[in-house]
Formats: sequence, structure tokens, C-alpha cells
Amino acid sequence: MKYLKQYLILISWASCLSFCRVVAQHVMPSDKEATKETANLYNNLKRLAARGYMFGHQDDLAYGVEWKYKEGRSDVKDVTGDYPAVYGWELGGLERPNSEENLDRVPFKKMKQFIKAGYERGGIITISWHADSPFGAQKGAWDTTHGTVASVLPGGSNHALYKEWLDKVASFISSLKGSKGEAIPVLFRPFHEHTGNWFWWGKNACTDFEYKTLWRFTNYYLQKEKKLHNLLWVYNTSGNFQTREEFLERYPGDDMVDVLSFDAYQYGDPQKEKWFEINTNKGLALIGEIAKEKDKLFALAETGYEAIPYANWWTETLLKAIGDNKISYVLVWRNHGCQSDTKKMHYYAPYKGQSSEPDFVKFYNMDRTLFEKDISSIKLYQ
Ligand code: BMA
Repeated sequence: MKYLKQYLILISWASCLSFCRVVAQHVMPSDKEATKETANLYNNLKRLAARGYMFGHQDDLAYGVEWKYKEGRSDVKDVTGDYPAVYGWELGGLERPNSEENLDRVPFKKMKQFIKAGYERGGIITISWHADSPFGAQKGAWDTTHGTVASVLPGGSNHALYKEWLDKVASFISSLKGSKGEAIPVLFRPFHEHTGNWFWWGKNACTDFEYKTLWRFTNYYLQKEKKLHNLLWVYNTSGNFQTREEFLERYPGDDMVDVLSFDAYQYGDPQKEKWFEINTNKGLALIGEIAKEKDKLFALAETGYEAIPYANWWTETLLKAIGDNKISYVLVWRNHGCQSDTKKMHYYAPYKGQSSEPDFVKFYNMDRTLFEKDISSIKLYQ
């Protein structure tokens, strides 16, 4: 009897300990009602960051340099034999009346299919939104008229219109379902690069308070009114901040953010000047510290070197820019190809035959860089 009691106590202690451990390990993202797959993704991404960072590419499955809408094709896959681990998609244009395609002419119907295909293979989905100015689509998101943010907030002249836009965003996101009918988790990155001066939500176009209110209202509306619980919220500045205060100036709050990030692009010749490498590395270290304190993820949400004119950019520059920072992912922008107006090449991932192809394969083969084959076996949603 005595032994039985001790045995029972031991068992209950052991199960309590393992229960506590499970509870301690499994934290909820900022949305306390997040779906199972979304919460799993959040927790698994935290563990994954210790092992390496995922590579992402914008519009990867839709088109590449000199091709469009070819089933299963991807410039990244043409070069490495593998898909990226993260797929970036863009909602800009969805807010327009009867809009069928986004600002980069990707039909929303096709985008949904690509998102499902990437998710079914175990990939991660991130979505940005270059929403038009509510005062008119002429300059799109690149309209810096003061007062625009204030106009979409409660009490503002465009508030009702803004809610209609959010209804469209919600309807798009809630249509993203996996094969078992589960909501596909999405890393949502609205109102990005807000420390820059080029969007209507940018630094000079609205006050810190207005920006935070825009974020908080959007989060509230999508989560509480539209009941979207499959979003991880990605806070994103441009790469121009120098201090943690600057990075956090418009931070809307831990209760509405899951990933800290910024965007930074390479310009000039990285062989002559190292500012991109140094600045990006410094910025990542800085937001990495904040992420650690706040127990959040962090990422280099957009980067690239337009047309990749330096053949070793991947291992000589980007790899060093990331350094030892335990980011979750790095995403390069879209492979548009030749721009009809400027006749300039606009692409950020190599394609078959592009001069940085061998170096990108080297980058692909590194232990710390994760592509689809690395992550699909880990089952990040379970
Ligand atoms: C920019 C460019 C544009 C594009 C926009 C939104 O960086 O690629 O051509 O329309 O992003 O995707």
C-alpha cells in the first residue's frame, strides 16, 4: 500500500512535470484564439530558427523571368531542384471594385491555388498588401498625402470604405483552406516599410499614434469581427532605423505582433562598399535582441539585389549580412523580368543561366539555409 501511494505520487509528479513542460514549450501567438495549425506553426518556427533560416520568394509559382503560369514551375526550382520554403503573395488591388487581379497582374483566383499548392507541400505563406490610397488609385500605395491614415480610422471620412476593403481581405484569407478544410496559416505583413517615406502609412504621412491605431483597428477588425484566427502578424519597417527606439516608435503592442522584421535592399556594388552587409547585419542583431526579450520571431522580410549583377552575392554578401542572427526567414522579391516602361530587368532570384546561379546553388546547399525539402519533413503545422 505504502509503495502504491508513493508510486502514485511519483506518477502524478512526473505527469505534472511533463505537462508543465508541454505548457511551457507551447506558447500561443498574439491571437489567443489562433487555430491549432497557426499556433503549431508559431511554436515550430521558434524551434526551427535554432537550426537555420528559410528562403522565401515573392510570386514564386506564378511567373519567372520569361515565363508565366506554367504548372509546377518556379525559377528557384529550375536552379536548385527545390522550391522555396516561404512563398510571398501580394493583395494590393484586391480593394479595387470588382478586382480580379493584383497590382502585379496575378489573378486572385490563381493566387489562391498557388497558396494551397505551396501549403500542401509544407511551405509557409506570407502576404503583404500594397493597398491603394483610399483617396484614389492613381498613385496606388505610393501616395504620401497627409491625413490619409486618419481618414480610414474610426470617425474618418474613409472609414466605411476601409471596412469594405478589410471585408475583401477577410473573404480572400478565409477562402484559403487545406485539404481537411483547415484555415491555412498566413504570416500577414500589412503596412510595411512604415519608417520609409513612400507609402500613405509612411513616416511623414501619419503620426505614430495614427499608425498604431491603424494597426490595432485592422487587427481588431480581422480577428474579432471577421473571426480570422489563422494570421501571424508581421511588424515591418524599412532598413533605415539606427536604434531600438526608432524601430519600435510605431510598434502597436505585443498583443498584436508575432514577427519583427524589416526590409533592406542592396544597391551599388557590394565589392566596393559593404554598407548593405554591415547595416543589415546590425539591424538584424538589434531586432533579434528585441525579439528575444519579447519572445517573438524575427525575419528579413524583403531583400534582394535587382538583377543580381554580382555573381557571388548570395554567399559573399547576403549570407554575411544575415550572419549568426537566428532569423526565421529571408525573402527575396519577385522575378518580373523585363519592365516594359523602363526596359530594365526586375528580378531578385536567379533563373536558369543567370550569372549567380552557381553561387545560389552553393547557398542552397548550406546547412543553415532551408528550402522546401528541408522543412516539408518537419511538418510545421503539426
Ligand atoms: C515593387 C515592385 C513593383 C511592384 C510592387 C508590389 O517592389 O516590384 O513592380 O508592383 O513591388 O509588388
